[in-house]
Amino acid sequence: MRVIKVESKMILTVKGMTCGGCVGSVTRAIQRKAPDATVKIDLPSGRVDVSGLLAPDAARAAIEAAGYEVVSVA
Ligand SMILES: [Cu+2]
Repeated sequence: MRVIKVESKMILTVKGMTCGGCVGSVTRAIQRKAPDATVKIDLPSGRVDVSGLLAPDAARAAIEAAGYEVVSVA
């Protein structure tokens, strides 16, 4: 079976990131699921911009598995 993946863009609001280490953890968690994903994180606001071959639900699950709280996904 051929799975067609579609590039999507999403903005998540994440609670609990406090430093550059957190930014790295969240970035790696997403890129583990989608190695080519682009991840931009604004630490003060907790805004995480993702574009890549993964669904918003998968991005949320990856961030939560890394130990952070996802407040919203858009
Ligand atoms: Cu940190």
